[in-house]
Amino acid sequence: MESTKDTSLPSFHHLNDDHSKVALIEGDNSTSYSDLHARINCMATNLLDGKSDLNEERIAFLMPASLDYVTMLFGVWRAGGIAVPLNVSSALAELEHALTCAGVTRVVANGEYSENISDLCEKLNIKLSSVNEILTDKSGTLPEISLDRRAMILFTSGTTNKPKGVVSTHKNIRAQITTLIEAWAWDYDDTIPLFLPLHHIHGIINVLCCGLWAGASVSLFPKFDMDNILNEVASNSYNVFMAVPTIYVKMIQHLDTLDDADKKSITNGFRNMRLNISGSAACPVKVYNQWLELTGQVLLERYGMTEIGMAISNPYDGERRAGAVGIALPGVEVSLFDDDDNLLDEEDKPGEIRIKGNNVFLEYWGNKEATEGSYKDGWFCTGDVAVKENGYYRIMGRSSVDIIKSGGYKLSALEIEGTLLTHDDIAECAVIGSPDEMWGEAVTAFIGLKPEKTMVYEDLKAWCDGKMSPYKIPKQIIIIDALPRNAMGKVTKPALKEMLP
Ligand code: MCA
Ligand code: AMP
Repeated sequence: MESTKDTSLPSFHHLNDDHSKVALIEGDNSTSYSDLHARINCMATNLLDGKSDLNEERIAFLMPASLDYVTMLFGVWRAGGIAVPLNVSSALAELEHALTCAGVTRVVANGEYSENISDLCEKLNIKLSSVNEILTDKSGTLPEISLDRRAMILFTSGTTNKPKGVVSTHKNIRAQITTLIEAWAWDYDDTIPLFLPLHHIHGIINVLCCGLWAGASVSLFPKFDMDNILNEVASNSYNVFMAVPTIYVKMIQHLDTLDDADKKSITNGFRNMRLNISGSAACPVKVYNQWLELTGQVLLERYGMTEIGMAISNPYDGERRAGAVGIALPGVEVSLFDDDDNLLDEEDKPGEIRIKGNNVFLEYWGNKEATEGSYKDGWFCTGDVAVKENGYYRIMGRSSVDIIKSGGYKLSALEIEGTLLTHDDIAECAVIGSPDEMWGEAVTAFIGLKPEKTMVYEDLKAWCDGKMSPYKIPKQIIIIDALPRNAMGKVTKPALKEMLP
């Protein structure tokens, strides 16, 4: 075990210093590093409630980006718990899965989120409180947390029906942050908007934690509020911007609707920044070129995954190649392997990306089989296929057709199919991602109906509402007599892709 002094949380040294630099901005309010530090310690003391250490108790919180969210994340860490940030747009069944899978003992939520989850907490016998109820003026001794302790569980969809809980230790989180601090030249003077959902690495690590580690200012938005964010951009409020490709597509389309003066003030705001990053899904070369033309910014594209944080990035200084994700980040080992598990050391040969390093997660919570199955010879197998060309990796696709990336969210086709199959009129169905300019991939459901039944898209969409997160709801349905199947009876999804209009 590493020295207990070298703990993850104190390494956010700006959160330990007593200084007045602004850490968080939320509307007209701002919070200094010293106030945030005091609030986090108060939260940790209250969560402990007399205990010396939460000893990896799972504390979930359901809230959008806010001072309270940040207080919860760091407060749980500071008290020795495992933070389980929940998805604010989850359906109740999805929340139930997360809470039971992670063995959550306590949920913290405010206002409408608290109302939405209260019956579920009662059913599962989980204590529910609001931040204000917990935060009373208390001080006490906080535990020292060694780096090998579990810190966070994030849920990721995959080739299984239900999402898996990805457990990262403090050491993993520290490695995921420090590589980006170095690679992207994070600085004390940086200011960045945070509008991404805070149950994923992109928002939590790349924006929030890197920002706070660097002593920068992070401007919080509960969601991607394009008008307000672009107003701030036009006022030169930010010098770093990180988003998924869909957001760049949305901004490009929006800029097209503006008059010249408004458009210019926004594009100048981007032009004046030091860095614009795209990730979580493939950035089309067309978008890279449009953004360059509009703003003069050469988008820096990078590649990551919930289980590993960021692994590959175009350089901060040097060529940022369109359509490529760049080179291995500092401290991350990246290799490609062929189907027979041979290491590919030549360029131009496609293979699966496998990763080693302190950034790689510890385990899938309570799922030894899945954890073991995701490693080969000590390498974490990503399931993504890439090729190395002139020194840079280019992502070619995924080995599984059952994973869909829509607007940066990783979705499980099997999970969506599982819910659709509970519809009384559906006999069989298969879900795939169809190419889409806005979403990257759009969820498309091929549906075989029971005899005499009919279905229109709007009715199915309404039926899905509340049964799955809104972004999982199919964007289109295609009614089909029978799904194409192979000799084993398995649906042949590549054949479905060919049937797309
Ligand atoms: C919203 N909608 C979507 C999506 N988002 N449909 C498909 N895919 C989506 N991703 C639908 C809503 O259901 C709604 O449908 C309509 O679009 C408008 O919803 P709204 O919430 O207003 O849209 P938005 O605010 O513009 O959201 C788009 C978004 C959001 C900002 C791109 O999807 C988003 O924040 N995506 C980022 C996800 C992310 O951070 N991923 C990182 C995970 P209707 O009108 O029919 O009701 S990956 C990761 O962390 C790894 C490590 C990595 O590499 O980064
Ligand atoms: P998630 O599990 O939600 O963290 O999603 C991780 C997945 O997003 C990866 O396994 C890739 O399939 C995809 N991904 C992330 N960044 C990129 C990128 N720059 N280009 C293509 N795919 C990406």
